[in-house]
This record gives sequence, structure tokens and C-alpha cells, in this order.
Amino acid sequence: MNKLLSMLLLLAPGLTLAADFTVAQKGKAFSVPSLSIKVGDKVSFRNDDPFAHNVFTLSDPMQFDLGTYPQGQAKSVSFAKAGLYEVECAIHPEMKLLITVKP
Ligand SMILES: [Cu+2]
Repeated sequence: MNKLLSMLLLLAPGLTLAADFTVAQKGKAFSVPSLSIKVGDKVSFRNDDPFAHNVFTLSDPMQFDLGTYPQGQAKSVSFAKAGLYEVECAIHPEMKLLITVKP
């Protein structure tokens, strides 16, 4: 093992790299019912239905509203605060996604 690699491995536990997740909206449902991520991770919401969807949450840690957008488009949000987020679609109240953001 060379010196540089061993140094990187020593530093690695302190490194937290943000991850990217994608959740699709298809058949008036989110592709997963729940998602567990870490602070700083980004979630992209992709509309795979031939009609518009919306993405928003009123949850305490961080409220957001990504607006309404048509098939083929995706919008993303980075979760800067830990906690529980109930993500919904304003057009289809039955659409729900629970995101757990761990510190
Ligand atoms: Cu919808």
C-alpha cells in the first residue's frame, strides 16, 4: 500500500460525502414509501407520470415546496436538517413519502 492511500484511509472516517437519491413519481405514488438518508444528502424527485405532480412538505425540520412540474422533469432538494419529513403531492393527497434524515 502506498503512503498516499494509507493517509486517505486514515482520514476516511471523518469524511462525510453527501449522497444523491432519486425517487420517482409513477402511478400517483412515490416509488418508495420511505427513505432513510443523512444530513446533507440530496433527493431528486422525478415525475414519470404523463401528468403533473407537486412535491412539498410541511414538516418541522425544514419546510419546502418544489412546485408543480410535468412528466420527465425532476426537482431536487438537499436536506440540511435531521428529522422526520412527510413529503406529499398537493395534487394527489394520497401520495406520501416518509423521509428520515439522520444526523
Ligand atoms: Cu401527484
